[in-house]
Amino acid sequence: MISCCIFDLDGVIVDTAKYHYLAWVELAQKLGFEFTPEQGELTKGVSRMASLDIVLRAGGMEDRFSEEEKLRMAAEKNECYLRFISRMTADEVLPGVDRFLKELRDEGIKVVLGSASKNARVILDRCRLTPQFDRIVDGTLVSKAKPDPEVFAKGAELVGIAPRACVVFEDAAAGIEAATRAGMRSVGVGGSPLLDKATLQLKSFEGFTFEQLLRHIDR
Ligand code: B16
Ligand code: MG
Repeated sequence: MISCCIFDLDGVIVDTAKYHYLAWVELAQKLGFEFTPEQGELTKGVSRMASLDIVLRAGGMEDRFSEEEKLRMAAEKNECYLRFISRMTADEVLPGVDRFLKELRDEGIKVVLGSASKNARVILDRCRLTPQFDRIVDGTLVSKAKPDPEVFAKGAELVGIAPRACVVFEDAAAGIEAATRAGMRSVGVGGSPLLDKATLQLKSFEGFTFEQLLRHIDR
């Protein structure tokens, strides 16, 4: 039985990875090095400070800065990122997502957000998706990053549903591992070969229905 669906944000509901990447590129440029799209891939699903370490390592600067300087750089990157996401609109919600969320609510399924981002609420507001969620668990509420199961375990706890009745939708391998460690089934979204540990894989939500989810997962 499925009673709750938990959604990652970046890469599942919206494609904010491109804005994270552009903001990191701006920081790297200020520091005088290039940050490539391939290096940007490594920051997906990773916390802000861990992403900064990836960027600094790409520029060979991992040991150059104090903790205080690193916090300042992360804040600077976030200001740049906020400039991008403050212009987002509902048109940026990935195809089929809005309809699928509505279908889940009509079926009486709890809908929860489980994201590492501290900016999740701004993004959901800009995309007019906030009312679609029963609970929002974001980077301001959890201390342990995926693949730790904390973010999903907390989401399930807040809506009072047992992990075995939850399904997690994720685009990152660390998120699929977090779901498994939380005792939940998972759907890998986006078609990356790195998601082969997910219970089910899905290219996009376009044409995907709750009935199909039940058919593939609830056996
Ligand atoms: P922020 P998700 C993650 O979101 C992003 O994939 C990752 O690139 C980002 O570093 C992280 O959020 C923290 O974001 O700087 O906004 O707090 O995929 O867990 O929804
Ligand atoms: Mg993600």
